[in-house]
Amino acid sequence: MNNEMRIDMLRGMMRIRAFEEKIQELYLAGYIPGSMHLSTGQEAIPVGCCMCLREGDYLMSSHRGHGHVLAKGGEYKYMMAELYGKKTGYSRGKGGSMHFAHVAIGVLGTNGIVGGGIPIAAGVGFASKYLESDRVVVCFFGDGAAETGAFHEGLNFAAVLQVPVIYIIENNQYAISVPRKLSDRLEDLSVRAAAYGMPGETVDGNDVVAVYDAAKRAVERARAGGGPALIECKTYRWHGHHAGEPRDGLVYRKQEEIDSWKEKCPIRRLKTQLLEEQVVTEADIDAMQRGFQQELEEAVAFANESPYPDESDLLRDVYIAEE
Ligand SMILES: Cc1ncc(C[n+]2csc(CCOP(=O)(O)OP(=O)(O)O)c2C)c(N)n1
Repeated sequence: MNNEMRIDMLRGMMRIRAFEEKIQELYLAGYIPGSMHLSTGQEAIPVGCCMCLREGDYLMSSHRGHGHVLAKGGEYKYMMAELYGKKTGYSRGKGGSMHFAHVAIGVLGTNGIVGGGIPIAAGVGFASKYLESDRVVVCFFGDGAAETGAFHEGLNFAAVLQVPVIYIIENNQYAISVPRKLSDRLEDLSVRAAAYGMPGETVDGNDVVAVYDAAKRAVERARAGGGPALIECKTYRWHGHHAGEPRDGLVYRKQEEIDSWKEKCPIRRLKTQLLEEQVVTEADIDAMQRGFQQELEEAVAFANESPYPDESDLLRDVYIAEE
């Protein structure tokens, strides 16, 4: 892995962290309506996976999807406008955090239905294969979603059809307040891949290079017609399940546990390596951070100045089955 790629990885993760921190502040101050789920601490997974993708590849996301959209090329300003419910947002202000979609960059949607994207990804993979394109689909979801029927049906369907889908479990140790050990008796969720006849792998989800290496193997295999794969990335969410959750998730977790995972921060890990190897300087990192802050200020201004959707937009993008 060359240094430019590792700098891009650091930049990508910092870009997600800066967004999540800013919108958390805005949400708690009452500027963002509805509900949203932050991925602070999990940044290595979208960045490592999306760096293996080409333009034209597809991404299916979950309810915790801001990082996925950003890693696939999403722009702060259109995301911010969507969060503010404005017409200039990715879903014309009618979707919010759990319904970002922008087909032009391959983002087929964040999704409020836990596990909902898994069978859809199999269908998109089937379309790609049917059309004889070499586009692959990366589908992100949490460990809780890996307990749903949709997971089993979706993975089996993808395996039977041998479609180019890479399923990524973001195992952040909890499904809302339910810890992993109360959901199943498995140490590694990736062993489930064997039940469907696809390769499965568990990696340290806070190590962006490890995520990239595993995703690259799976993407290359899928693109060459080798079918789907399952990758479990072990990580941790730093904040509560949703922004504004009581005591930011401390009701069902201990501060020591949170602190121990913060020690394994994926950004600090790569940053320390790059500084020690003199690949970047503190000044470079400060400049990157200032750039993100500036871009975020512009995004907030853009969202504020943008109009709300018109009444006439109410039924636009709503599909009705005709009799
Ligand atoms: C089908 C469905 N069941 C339940 C919910 C309520 N719900 C929202 S998020 C969530 C937990 C999801 O946990 P996980 O898949 O591990 O993702 P994480 O929130 O940890 O990223 C649940 C049960 C839902 N949105 N959809």
